Amino acid sequence: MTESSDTVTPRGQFITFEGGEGTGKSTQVAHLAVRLRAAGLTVTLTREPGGSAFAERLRAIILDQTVAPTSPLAQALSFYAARADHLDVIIRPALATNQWVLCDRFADSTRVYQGAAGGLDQAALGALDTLVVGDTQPALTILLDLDPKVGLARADRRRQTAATPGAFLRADTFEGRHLEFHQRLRDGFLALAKSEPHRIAIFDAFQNELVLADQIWRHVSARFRLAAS
Ligand code: T5A
Repeated sequence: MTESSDTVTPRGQFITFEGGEGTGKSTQVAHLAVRLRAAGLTVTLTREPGGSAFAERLRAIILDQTVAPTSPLAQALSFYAARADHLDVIIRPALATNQWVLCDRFADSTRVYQGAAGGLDQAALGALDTLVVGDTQPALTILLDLDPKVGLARADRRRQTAATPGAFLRADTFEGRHLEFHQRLRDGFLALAKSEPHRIAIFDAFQNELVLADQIWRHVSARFRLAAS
């Protein structure tokens, strides 16, 4: 006997959020999680670098300018080491139990930060990706596109409001790079989206936060045939 379509619980999906600094990824991941939970789905919200205990330790090292690896190859190997554990401990078990996994950055960030903008050979990155990620590729990637000047200003403002009086929070390893690097990131993400239009959907991140959240929800609910609320 087959169930009628309105009684089927949609299979868990792997959705990633990508973009440059301060484009609003963390903000929009949280909005989508609320919408999916309201639709009765179980959501695992996670991030990269990080997500698992081991990967969070590596995150602290990678994002600390005083100890972070400087070459794009050493950076990519560090991100993939963290990613391998994150996939094993968090992402694959969640998908195996039909949860929706929302991840704030994933492998496209390595392709663009260390590859397109950092100069690391894409074939080497492809080999790493096959080894570590394999079949666990995102079903959908939400790319938040924004002028880097606006994104960096937002990231700066957030850092200032997060700082306790008298404290000074430094830009991390990548935020502190020159504007031209951030423009290469934007171009790299857009080129990647052009090469994989079925997986990567581009959204204008300059829009009002809630308008953007609505747009993303409409896209996700149509794509995975969820009842839009
Ligand atoms: N990296 C990561 C690599 O180089 N290779 C890799 O493989 C991976 C995985 C991670 C760093 O590591 C690099 C990329 C990064 O440099 P991170 O701390 O996780 O560092 O930093 P980001 O992922 O860049 O996240 P940010 O915290 O900088 O920005 P978000 O998450 O894009 O933005 P968000 O949501 O925190 O918003 C920033 C500010 O803007 C406001 C928010 O309230 C907040 O104050 N805001 C808006 N303002 C106006 N309009 C809107 N629509 C807004 N949306 C949010």
